Amino acid sequence: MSPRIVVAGAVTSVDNRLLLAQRRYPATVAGLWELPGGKAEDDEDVKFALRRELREELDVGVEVGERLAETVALSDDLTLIALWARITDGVPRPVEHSRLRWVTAEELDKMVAGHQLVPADTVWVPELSGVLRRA
Ligand code: DCM
Repeated sequence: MSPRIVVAGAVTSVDNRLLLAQRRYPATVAGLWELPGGKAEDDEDVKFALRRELREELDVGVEVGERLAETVALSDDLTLIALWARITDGVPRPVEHSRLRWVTAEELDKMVAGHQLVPADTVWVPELSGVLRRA
């Protein structure tokens, strides 16, 4: 069986901030911040899956762009990818997370240094930071 895909959104704003969401569960990562997203259904297109997940989790519509370069093997049967996205409708609210934050590249770097990001998502930090700084 091929691994299931977890798709995360690198949602950016026109003023070069990144949307981070604070997890409520499980206990190992509760309180840490992540790129919001979730599991794609079997045979579901990853862009479609991200639009569905961000509607469910943030109550917004998004336009989905390219994939970020790094892929993370979360386990033997779960693979995590990220895609760039922009909000096209609505104001994000934390439906499933405890809080949301729009962070600058500097704030992102500080959060990483303080181990405030979920471990898997740290692979994307150089690319995220680079794009946020390239204003
Ligand atoms: N996950 C992650 N980073 C993200 C989103 C999800 O490491 N940005 C992980 C947490 C879970 C799995 O993917 O192991 C499924 O996510 P969820 O529990 O949100 O459905």
